[in-house]
Amino acid sequence: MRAILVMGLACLALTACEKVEKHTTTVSSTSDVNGVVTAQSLNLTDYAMRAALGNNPNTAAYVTITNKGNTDDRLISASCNCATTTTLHTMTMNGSTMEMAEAKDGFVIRSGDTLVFAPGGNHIMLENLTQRPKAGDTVDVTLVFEKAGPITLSMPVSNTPLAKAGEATGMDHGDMKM
Ligand SMILES: [Cu+2]
Repeated sequence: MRAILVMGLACLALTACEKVEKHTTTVSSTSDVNGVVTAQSLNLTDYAMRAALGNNPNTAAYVTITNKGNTDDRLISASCNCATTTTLHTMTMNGSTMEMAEAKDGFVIRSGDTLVFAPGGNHIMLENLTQRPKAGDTVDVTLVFEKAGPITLSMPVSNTPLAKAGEATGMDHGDMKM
């Protein structure tokens, strides 16, 4: 069943979500050069986590994954010790309402394709935080791929993750800023 969730209250209501198994292994073939992590044939860039906001029990994390290999792969799940539940979410507009939905089957990343998780779009949903990530922290998030296996990223935490230079900061978008 595909659950459609309205932003804001949505994540509080995610009681039916399966808990993602916690992975702590980092694949030995992973290398991190200047913030670009390469594991087998996947490149992981632009990763960051949004700082916990106010009393919001949830936050989100982002990453861009490029499949440079000759075979397709699939992002199956994500996990973080920082949250009780970590899931992969899509974001779509339904009329004037932003809705997120869990991608239960993960995301296929075809050879040569790039999968983007970024504010306003796909995101790694971190629900019921067990710690309050704040700007300047670094928090590990593990992504599990069908072929590449688990890859752990040390994500920098920011109040404006992946904000483009010049983007206005300090604006309060509340829960809409996932
Ligand atoms: Cu979400």
